[in-house]
Amino acid sequence: MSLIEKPQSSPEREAYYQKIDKQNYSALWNVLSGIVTPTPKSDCIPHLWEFAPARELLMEAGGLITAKEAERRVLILQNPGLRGQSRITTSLYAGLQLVLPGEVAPAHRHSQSALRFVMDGGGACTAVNGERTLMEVGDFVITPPQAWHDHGNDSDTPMIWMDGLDIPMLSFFDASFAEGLGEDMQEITKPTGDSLARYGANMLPVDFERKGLASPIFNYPYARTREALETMRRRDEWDPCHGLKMRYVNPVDGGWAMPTISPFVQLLPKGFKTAPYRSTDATVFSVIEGSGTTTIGNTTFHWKPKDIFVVPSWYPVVHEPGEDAVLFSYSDRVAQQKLGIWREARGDH
Ligand code: 1HN
Repeated sequence: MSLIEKPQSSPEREAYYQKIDKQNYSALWNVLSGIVTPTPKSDCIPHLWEFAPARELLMEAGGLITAKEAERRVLILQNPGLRGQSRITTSLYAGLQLVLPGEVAPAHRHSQSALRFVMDGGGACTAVNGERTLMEVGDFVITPPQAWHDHGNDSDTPMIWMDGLDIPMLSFFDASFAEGLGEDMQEITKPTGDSLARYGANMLPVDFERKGLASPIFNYPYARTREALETMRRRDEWDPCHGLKMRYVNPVDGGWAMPTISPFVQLLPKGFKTAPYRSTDATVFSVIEGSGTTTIGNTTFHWKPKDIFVVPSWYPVVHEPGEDAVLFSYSDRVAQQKLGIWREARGDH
C-alpha cells in the first residue's frame, strides 16, 4: 500500500471493483493517494477581483432588481476553480452587496455567520439584534449566527460592501437554518453605539454573561483601527511575514471575534517585502489603503484600494506594497484551530 501510487489494474481486479461497487463498496487502495495527500491539494485557485469593474456590474444590477426583491443584491465572488459552488475558498463565501439610497434589505436570520467589510459609499445602516450601526469605509461589521439583521441606506450615495460568510462550512455539516422576519426592518430597542460603548471600551458590565460565541461588539470602526495601527507602527516591530498584523477579538475572552471566521487587519509599510508564508487557512484579502503586489505561488497580482484577492491553503504568499498599505483579511483559521488541524510555515519551506 502506498500513499502516493495507485496499484496497477488487471482484469481480475477490475471485475472485483465492479462487483463491490454494486454492493456500495470501493477499494481504498485506488483512491488513497487522492484523499490523503502529503500536502494540501485544493481546487481553490489564486485570483484577484478588481473593484472598478465589479462596481459597474453591481450598478447595472441596481437597474435590474431592487434590494428588496433580491432579498440581498449581491454578486458572488466565484473562485475560478470552484465555479457554480458559491464559494471563494473551499470553506468560505464572499460577495459584493449593493444597497442604493432609499433601499432596504429586509430582516432575516440564519445559522450562517456573516461579516461585512465596507468598501464604497458611506452612511448606510445595518441593524443587528435591535441595534443599528452606521457603516463607513473600512468598518468591519459582524452578524452573529441566528441574529436578525436588515440593512438600509438613508444616505445619498450607493453603498457597497463585501460579505464574508461561512456558508460552505455550514453546508458541509448540513446545518443550515434560515427564516424571514416578515418585516422590512426589525424593531430598534437599543441606542446606536451601545454595544461599542458597553463592550468595546476595555470594560464589561460587571455581571456580564455571554450569549453565544460571537463578539458582543458588532461594528469595529475603521477610524479606531487605523489610529491604533498608526500608533503601534512607531515602535517599528515588523513581523517578517506579516508586517504589523492584528486580529479582531471578542472582548469577552480575547478569542476570535467570530465563531467560524477569523478576521485580520495588517499594515505593510512602503518598501517592506514580506518573507514567504503559508498556512492551511485559505485567506480572502481586501485592500483598504495603498497599492502593491502579492505573489501567490507562481502568480503575481497587482492590487490597489478595494480590490479583493484570495490565497488558497498552503500556497506561499509574498506581499510587496508600493506604498504604505492596509489589508483586511478573513479565513477559517478559528475553525481549524478549534479542530486542531491548523498549520503554518514561515520562510521557503
Ligand atoms: C445575507 O444574509 C446577507 O444579510 C448577504 O446582507 C449575503 C448570502 C447568503 C446568505 C445570506 C446579508 C448573504 C446572506
